[in-house]
Amino acid sequence: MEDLLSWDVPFHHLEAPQGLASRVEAVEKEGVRAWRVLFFQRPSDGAKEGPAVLGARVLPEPPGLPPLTLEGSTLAFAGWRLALLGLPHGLLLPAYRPLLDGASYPALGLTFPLGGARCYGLGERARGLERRGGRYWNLTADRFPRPGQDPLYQAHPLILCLRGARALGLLLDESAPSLFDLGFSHPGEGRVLALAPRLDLYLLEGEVLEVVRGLTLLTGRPLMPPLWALGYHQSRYSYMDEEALKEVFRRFQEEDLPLESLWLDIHYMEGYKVFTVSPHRFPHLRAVAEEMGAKGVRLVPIVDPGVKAEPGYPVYEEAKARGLLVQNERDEVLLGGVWPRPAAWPDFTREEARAFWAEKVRAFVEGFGFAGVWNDMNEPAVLELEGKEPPLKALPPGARHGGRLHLEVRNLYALGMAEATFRGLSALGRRPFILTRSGFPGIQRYAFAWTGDNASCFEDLALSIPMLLSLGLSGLPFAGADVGGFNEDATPELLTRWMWLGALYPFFRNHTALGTRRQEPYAFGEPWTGWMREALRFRYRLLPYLYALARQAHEDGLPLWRPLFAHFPQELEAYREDQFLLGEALMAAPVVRQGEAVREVWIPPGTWQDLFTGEVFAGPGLVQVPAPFSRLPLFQKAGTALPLAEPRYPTATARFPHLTFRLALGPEIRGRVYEDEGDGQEEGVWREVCGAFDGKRLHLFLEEPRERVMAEVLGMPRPLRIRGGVWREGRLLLDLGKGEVWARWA
Ligand code: MIG
Repeated sequence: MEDLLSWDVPFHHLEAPQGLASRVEAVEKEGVRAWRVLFFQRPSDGAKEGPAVLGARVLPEPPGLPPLTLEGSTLAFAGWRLALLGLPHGLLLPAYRPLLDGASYPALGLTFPLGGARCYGLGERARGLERRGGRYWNLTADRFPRPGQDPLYQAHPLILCLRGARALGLLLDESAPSLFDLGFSHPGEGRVLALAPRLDLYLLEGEVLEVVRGLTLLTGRPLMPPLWALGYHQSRYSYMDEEALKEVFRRFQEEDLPLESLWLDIHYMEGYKVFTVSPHRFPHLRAVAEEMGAKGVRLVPIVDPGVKAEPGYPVYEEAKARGLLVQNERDEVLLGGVWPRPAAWPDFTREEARAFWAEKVRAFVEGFGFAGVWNDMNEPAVLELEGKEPPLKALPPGARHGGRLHLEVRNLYALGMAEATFRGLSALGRRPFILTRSGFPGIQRYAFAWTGDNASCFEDLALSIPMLLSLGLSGLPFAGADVGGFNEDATPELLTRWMWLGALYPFFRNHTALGTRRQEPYAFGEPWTGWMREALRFRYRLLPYLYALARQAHEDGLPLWRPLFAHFPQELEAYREDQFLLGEALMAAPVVRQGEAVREVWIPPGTWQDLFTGEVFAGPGLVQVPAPFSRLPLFQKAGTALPLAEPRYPTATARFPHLTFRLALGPEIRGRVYEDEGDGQEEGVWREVCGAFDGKRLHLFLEEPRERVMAEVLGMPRPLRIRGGVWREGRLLLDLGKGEVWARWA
């Protein structure tokens, strides 16, 4: 399949395809309206749905959408003109012709003038956020996310093209490999090619975040995570046995370091057989899970899709007997190797295989008292086929998934596996938690994602910012990179900076490779441990805010991390990639370079208050701020009330027993928390704080007041009068449990 990635697509041979059928309809899902345009050549494709957009309702007439017209083969929409074209069958690389039914269908694509547009999206890419000038295949691949490596583990065939503050959103709902060439083969043109005889497009237009919301909700609302998933996770490839695991647990307790879960990498299994545990390395795993569980620390095991093909191993025997495995071109079970050798792969495109897997997951997780599941190697990655590593570590393109070819559905492998895993975990009555490496639009319904095997260097620390921002813009709000870096050895400086950045990742896990130096937060001793403890405690203080953002992502599809341009599209500096917004209230400017003691920060328009020092900055403009290891440059927007908790860990409930709204004063002040049990299915409630500040008087009140909710103001002189609060050590503290409270400075 590597030939595909280097293929110089003969775009100049694209021609208007003959005899094409089309369907143009306005659709609605989760309150989002979009145009769907389906072009097809085989009659059977006319009634097709998905794979990402399921259950969209066709609207009788197209209300509330900019008009779309299709004339000949040109789509006109919101000032964009997209020409539909076909690449003649004979010009395709021969290996890919079977995707077009083996017959003579051309592959379908689009071309469109880019003008001055900026392009974003396409999920996980190891490069800057802006996609102009590059070409991108959507084809899941197990490759290190180092600069220049493309594609990576996930496939997200969608883009946002920005003209000023308006964005065009285009989602290609096809699982077959597709290419997005955004000014690479022709600087002024966008070109899309799908190796499929049909083209299923969704189009919408609006402000950036509206389009992000639309694209995300079309492919499905992000899951509502359990609160603990937002805590701190510690992993390593591998904690080799029970003793090693307990030692890490003990060190965290001794050092008073927050910890939510420990992760079990591949060595916990017996002979790399999924759903087994080694009786030698982990003889009492259930008891260990209980012991740690009593202190709130959970265990998350890795579950890879490769099933060891060993006679007598029940998972294999059953899957084989029931015909649930991917087959070769001779309709036999396809055998290859991954960690287990030989291995076979469940065919997750099939409902029976998903139901089978769901039940295995349920029994395994319940049996050992695990908290969730970590899916790796789910591109799927294959280490051996017929004695050697196959191209792109992929199954053969012609392998069979029922009536379909591997290449046609490869991009959906992780999605099917996650759906099955989610189902199995749901049966346990808790909110499922899954971490996935591979994905396709829709994966956000089931899983968090991490960006795979990065390296312990500042370059990869910095790269994680555009990578996570892009995943958020592409519909996947819950993501993180391996904190400290996976390959190679971390240094204490790198790890400390990364722990501070990780404290803001939607998913915060420290993980490293086999044979690398230890990088738990205590690994380097003082003064480093102390600084990392601060970062961790800060994460736990921030949890009410993160949880509210997670809930918002679940309700509205909006990402936790947002590029500055999403809120300030008219500002040139808002396109920088070393700063980002966490929700609307916070703007982060992490240190991304070695040896840096001062950080240059672009302050966006408006007033922003340093969360740690209370210093107030007026934007837009550049400032220099000190960047010690004991904190991270973080700024709160005027007019926001940021909910903070006492740093209690591990997590218990999202009805935080003590809440403090940190206020950044502005004419109007707003903030909110989402309160529920932090797990389970019971609906929670939003609780809002509102207020006003006219320069002399601050008034505040909390909807449905409750005990132990405070408001806190930094950086103001002592008020003349206070009602319902005190002035202490330079801070104004107001007790929001007391109805309306106020302070006056004149
Ligand atoms: O090729 O399970 O990205 O996080 O530790 C190595 C072992 C396979 C790759 C994952 C990494 C994990 C490792 N896996």
